[in-house]
Amino acid sequence: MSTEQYLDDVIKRDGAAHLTLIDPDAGSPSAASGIAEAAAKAGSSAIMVGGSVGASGDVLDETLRAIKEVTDLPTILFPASASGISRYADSIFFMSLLNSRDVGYLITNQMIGAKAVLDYGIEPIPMAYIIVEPGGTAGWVGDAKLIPREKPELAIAYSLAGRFLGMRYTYLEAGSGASDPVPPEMIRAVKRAGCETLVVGGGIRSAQSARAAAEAGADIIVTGTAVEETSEIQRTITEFVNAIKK
Ligand code: 1GP
Repeated sequence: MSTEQYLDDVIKRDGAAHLTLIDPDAGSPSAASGIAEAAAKAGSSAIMVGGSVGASGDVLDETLRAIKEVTDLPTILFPASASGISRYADSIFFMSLLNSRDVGYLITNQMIGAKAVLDYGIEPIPMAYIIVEPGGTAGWVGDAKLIPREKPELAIAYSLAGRFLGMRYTYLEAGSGASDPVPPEMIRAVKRAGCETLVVGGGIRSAQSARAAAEAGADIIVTGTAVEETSEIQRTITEFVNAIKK
């Protein structure tokens, strides 16, 4: 089964899916395998692998191999550029940063990486990636014209544009470690405007904010920092997973 079909099934069954984000640059491959094992036990639906800086080459490959040794959960690349592709992943969020000022993040990196995705047999999931204030490192690296938090209409317009370009997923990103997650009002507005599969991440540190995002209409909740910072990984992920079930 494709990762996209699998996630659709989880969303239909549970109301929303939780993805655990592992940044290869933030820890060792063995730390990544510990997180992935705990994520699988806690009921997270898939493992996203990527980061804004340094998530490439050997460290990316070794991280994916370490994850694959401990779980059968799908692995999804979350690349910052064409260098964030690994043959060891199952699938990739094949995304364009729609509110970037830099053509490199809109289409050039995608053009550079497309042949590798094809040759490695990685499943591409087309995604409109939209960065909202405060935006964090992803916003800075991606030279994003950040969506103001009180302007949901701009997020709607980008999401619609992505959908009309054939992107089935929209990702509203506040930036890893953001002080505040994407506002629920913005999530609600984008979902109501007809977004097919809505992913939300950045700054979700508590079960309450995960639940607020899911109740507002997020289909997929991503957490990275909250899992990196805790010593009780399985318990923390279990709380997120339970909080978003409808
Ligand atoms: C970052 O949205 C993801 O791209 C996850 O953010 O690290 O804040 O959970 P956090």
